[in-house]
Amino acid sequence: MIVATVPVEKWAEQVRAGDVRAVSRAITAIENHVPEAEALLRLLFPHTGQAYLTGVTGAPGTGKSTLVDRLAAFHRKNREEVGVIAVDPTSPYTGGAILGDRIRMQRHSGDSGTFIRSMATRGFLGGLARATAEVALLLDAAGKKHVLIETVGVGQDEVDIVRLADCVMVVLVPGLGDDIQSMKAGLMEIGDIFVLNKADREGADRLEQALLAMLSLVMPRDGWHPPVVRTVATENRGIGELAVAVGKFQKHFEMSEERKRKHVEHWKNRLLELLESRLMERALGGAAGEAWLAELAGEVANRKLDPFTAVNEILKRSGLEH
Ligand SMILES: Nc1nc2c(ncn2[C@@H]2O[C@H](COP(=O)(O)OP(=O)(O)OP(=O)(O)O)[C@@H](O)[C@H]2O)c(=O)[nH]1
Ligand SMILES: [Mg+2]
Repeated sequence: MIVATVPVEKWAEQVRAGDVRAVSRAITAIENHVPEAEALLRLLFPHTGQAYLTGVTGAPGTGKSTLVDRLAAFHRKNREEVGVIAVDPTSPYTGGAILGDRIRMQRHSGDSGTFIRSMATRGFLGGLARATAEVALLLDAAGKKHVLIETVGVGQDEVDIVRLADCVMVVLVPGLGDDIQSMKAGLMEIGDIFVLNKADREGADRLEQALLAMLSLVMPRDGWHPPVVRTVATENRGIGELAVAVGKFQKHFEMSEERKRKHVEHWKNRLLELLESRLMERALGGAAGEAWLAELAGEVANRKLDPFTAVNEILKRSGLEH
């Protein structure tokens, strides 16, 4: 696959200028884990750290995409640039597809200030969380002030993705079994803001009360009590309030030690991941390595070789151990 049609320095410049095609090509490169992506991100990294990352998570169909769409429009009204990363949405962003069918704009077509990209959850080299984190960096470098990451809050992958965000919105709706206890405990823990969407529906009051009761039991983190914001995303109701809540959260944690700790923790994990993949590459490198690994695994399975000797052999052959 050819991803780079221009030198990487030029490509980085184009990304920084917000060139949609350059950004799109870069995302493809990141997804496919091609070496150019790394060279590009290395050049772009000093220009990141400006974007505010908001994770939007919740059960399927709770209205995450609609909310993200409305929030994006809200920021655009303030002339702030928005990047959207939709991780495996079961209901994709519809509307005029631009630049290939995986980049879709909904009500933002023709608006170069909003960039929306869907990423499939499966088949990622090096993990979805890695790819999402790198795409977020890219959008940051491209000058997107707000990066909204939509993900269905289910698996470990999603939890890892959400951990990347500066602020996490958990979206709930009435009628999905109002018993909050049945909700994923994990979701309650990661929520900085709870969005009670579809507030036009029967049972909104009950859900809000149950949610507030539950939240009153949760210890505030650094003095932050997660608020509950009611929205009707389809009617654009409560979106301003939601943006205000995010702003408050951002202000609250701007200077906090917890935020710094979170960033250090994040980069520590990323460095470990990078190191792991580098070491794996060095140890096994390429298709021959894979074949050799399979061969050794066969021998271990047949009890011809013990796993410890097998690993030592790999290390020795790769020069990582003498
Ligand atoms: N009544 C009502 N319907 C809503 C509201 N928000 C979204 N919907 C509808 O709920 C359905 C699902 O909305 P999406 O925005 O696709 O939900 P999602 O959480 O992104 O869904 P997945 O990505 O599939 O998990 C759509 O038919 C929306 O029109 C709301 O506030 N009230
Ligand atoms: Mg969606």
